[in-house]
Amino acid sequence: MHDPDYSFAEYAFDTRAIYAGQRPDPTTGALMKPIYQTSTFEQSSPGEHTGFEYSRSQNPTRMALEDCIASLEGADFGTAFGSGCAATTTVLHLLEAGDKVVSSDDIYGGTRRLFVQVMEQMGLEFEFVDMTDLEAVDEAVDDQTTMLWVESPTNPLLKIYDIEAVCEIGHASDALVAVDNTFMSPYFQQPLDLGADLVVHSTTKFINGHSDVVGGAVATNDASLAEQLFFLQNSIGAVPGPMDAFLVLRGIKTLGLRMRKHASNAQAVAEYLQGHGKVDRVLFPGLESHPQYEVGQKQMSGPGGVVTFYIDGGLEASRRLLETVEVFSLAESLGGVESLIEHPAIMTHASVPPDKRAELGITDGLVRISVGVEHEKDLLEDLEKALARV
Ligand code: P1T
Repeated sequence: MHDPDYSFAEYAFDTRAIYAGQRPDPTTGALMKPIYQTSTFEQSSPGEHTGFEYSRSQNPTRMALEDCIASLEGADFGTAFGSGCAATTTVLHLLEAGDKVVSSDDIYGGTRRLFVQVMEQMGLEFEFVDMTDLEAVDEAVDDQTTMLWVESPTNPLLKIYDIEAVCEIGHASDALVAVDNTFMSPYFQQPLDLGADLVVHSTTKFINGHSDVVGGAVATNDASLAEQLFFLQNSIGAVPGPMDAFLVLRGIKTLGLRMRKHASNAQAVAEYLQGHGKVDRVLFPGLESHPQYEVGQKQMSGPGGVVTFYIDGGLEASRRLLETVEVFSLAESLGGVESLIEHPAIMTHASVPPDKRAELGITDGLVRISVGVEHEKDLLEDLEKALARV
C-alpha cells in the first residue's frame, strides 16, 4: 500500500516536503491528506478489503506521513510511531536477548533510560562510548554486538560523530547502525547516504516543528529491515493517531524554510554567547571552535538550531538566567518555532546518574537553547537582558 511512485524522488527537498506521499484524495480531489479518523475499515467479504483493515496495521493519513519522511531521508521505507521513544523501542525489538548495542555516550536522557532501565532488563546489553574516539568504538564492538546506536549531534553536548567511519566499523562486524537524526532533521543530514541502516527521529522536534505533537519515525532502504519494522510496528502497536499524523504532515511542509531560519538565528545566538563575558564555553556545530567542526562540515549541510553553553557561576547563575528570560520559554523539548531554554542536569537528563552526568560534562552550569524562528534581534536582546541580571 505504500506508494514508492509518489516519493517525488526527482524533486528538491523543499518540493518533496510539500508533496511526497500525498496524492490528492481520489474521491474528492482534496489537496490536503484527509484525517482518516477511523479505527477500522469495512470489508466486502472476510479478508477482502481495500488494503486497509485496522488502523494499527494501516491508516492512510499515517502512511502519507511515512512516505513523506522516507522521501526526505532518501529512504525507500518509512514507519511512524507515537513518540521518538516508541520509535527507538521498536528498533530495539529488531534485536534479541543476549545482543549487545554499542551506543554514543552522550544521548537524550530518555533514550539512555530506555536502554538501561528497560531494555537491559529484557536481556540486551549496552556499552556507552565516546564515538569521537573511533578506536574506542572499534574496541567496544565485539562478537555479541548487533547494533551501533549513534546520536549525532548529541543531546545535549552537540558532539559530532563521523557517521561514515562509525558505519564502517559496525558493518565490518555485521552490526546494524541506527542513527538518531532528530537534531539535524533530514534537511541538514541524511544518515542513510552516509551508510546507516536505520534513521530514527523524534518527529516531536524539528520535523513537526510546532510543539503540538509527540511522535517518532524510522526510515530505511533495506527491504528486509522494513518488513521487520512493519511487523513490529503492528505487533507492538506504538503507532500515532491519524490527527497527529496529519499535524506532522502539515508541519513538515515548511521544514526547509524553518531549518534555514533556525540555523541562521542559532548561528547569531551562538556567536553572541561566545563573545559574552559571563559565558564560559559555547558548543554549536556552526562555530569553528567546535571540536568536531570539520566532521560536521563533511556530513551536515547546516548547523541545526540547538546551542549549548556553560555559564559562569554554576546552578545559581543558570537558574537566574532560566527564570529571567522572557521571549525564550523555560521548557523541555526542542525544534519548535518558539525558542526554548532548559537545564539538562535538572530537566531532560535528570534520569542520567549524577556520576555519568559529571563524566560527560552535563554540569549545573550547562544550559541548552533551542533557537526558534522569531526575529533574531528579539532573541539576542532577551538573552542580553537576562544575562545582565545574572
Ligand atoms: O520525546 P520523544 O518524541 O519520545 O523523543 C525522544 C527523543 C529521541 N531522540 C532525541 C535526540 C531526543 O532529543 C528525544 C527527546 N528529547 C527531548 C524531549 C529533549 O528535550 O531533549
